[in-house]
Amino acid sequence: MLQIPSCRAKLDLLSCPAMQSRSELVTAPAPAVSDQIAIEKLEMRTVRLPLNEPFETSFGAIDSRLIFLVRVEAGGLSGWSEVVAAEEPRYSYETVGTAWHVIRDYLAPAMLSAPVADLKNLAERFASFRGHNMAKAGLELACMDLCARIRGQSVSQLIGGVRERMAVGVSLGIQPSLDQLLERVDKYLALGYQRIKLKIKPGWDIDIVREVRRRHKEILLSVDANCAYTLADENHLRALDDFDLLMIEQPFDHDDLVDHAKLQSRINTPICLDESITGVKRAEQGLEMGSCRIINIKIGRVGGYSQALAIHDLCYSKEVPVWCGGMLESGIGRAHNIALASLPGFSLPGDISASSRYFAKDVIVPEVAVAADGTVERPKRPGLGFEVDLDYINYKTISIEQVEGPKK
Ligand code: OSB
Ligand code: MG
Repeated sequence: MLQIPSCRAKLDLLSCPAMQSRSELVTAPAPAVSDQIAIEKLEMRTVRLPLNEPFETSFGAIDSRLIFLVRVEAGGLSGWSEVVAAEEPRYSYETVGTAWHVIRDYLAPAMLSAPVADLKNLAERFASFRGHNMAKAGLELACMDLCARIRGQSVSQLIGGVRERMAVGVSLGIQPSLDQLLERVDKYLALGYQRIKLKIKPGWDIDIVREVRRRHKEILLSVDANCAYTLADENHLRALDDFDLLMIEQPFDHDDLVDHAKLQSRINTPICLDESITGVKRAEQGLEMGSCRIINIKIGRVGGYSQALAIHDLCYSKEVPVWCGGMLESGIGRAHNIALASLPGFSLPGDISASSRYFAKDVIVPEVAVAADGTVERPKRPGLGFEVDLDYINYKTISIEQVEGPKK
């Protein structure tokens, strides 16, 4: 089912050594969070980090990120995570504000009501609350970091990660001019990034893709429309078939599968779904309908590790490549992305860039670094494997609130 354009022939999609453990992984039971962790307290906070340069997509531009951090505590240890929701409901209906409300009033009380046995147990407690995947993921991720620290393992080890180095790419926002875009492309290729993703929208698509491809015949190149087109644009989008793209990400509506299936049957370039895949059920349906040939997994969008692992395993069993998407996270969210991307099915470069690509200073030490060969390393230390820079986070904190468990 997978068509491999020549530009990515050099990418060994499904035959990396890590793939050999595949059958074990697919049949392995879901990883346990721990043998019963009684979480005592949850803390939510926001910090604002200015972006080094504005980031523009088809749904708008931002010049800073309001980062939503979660910390859970048990037995003197902390687990950290990031709720990846944006300030405005554009990529998703969730926002920092809705996630704060849903965590404080529903999810945190459910998590704190009884000790957490495993990931499944936690996901079940959240299941009766509809939607709000990014809020749910925030708590799942923090629990997994805590559990990993309790066990003295890395989060990557805890979820069954196998890769020591993960291939990464960069997502380049819409630029004021073609020259500025070409300059960015050169810069990130020189830094070693293995794949360039161009954000596109009507009026900033075919011509810029043609120019980038003309200058860089061999690179892995993809585009991401963030829902900017409709099926009426079919002929226009088919022109992208000329540029040997790795994929076209989410051309149509955020919850569409039907029109994507129609387009996929009429173009050669693989479609990758991002916004439309909100859980394993949607992934199953999308693959069954032929809506895409590649899936972008974002832990926040799908509601945490429980769903991300299920989507990974499903795609692995069907030989559908997946890759790890990004949400312009701080180092804490990015560290979770690195752990996720160490799973064997993540055979395409992720949107996991160096901290310095986003922020002047990140909230973790050391910062995320991309090596000259375009990879990031799997950290070896327990939990997320990076130290959380609490002094810097405290200095930057805008709002903070704690939720405590029921008194014993
Ligand atoms: O669609 O993948 C996306 C950023 C914010 C919201 C949606 C998307 C993105 C990116 C940036 O493409 C990925 C990153 O570098 O974090
Ligand atoms: Mg996307």
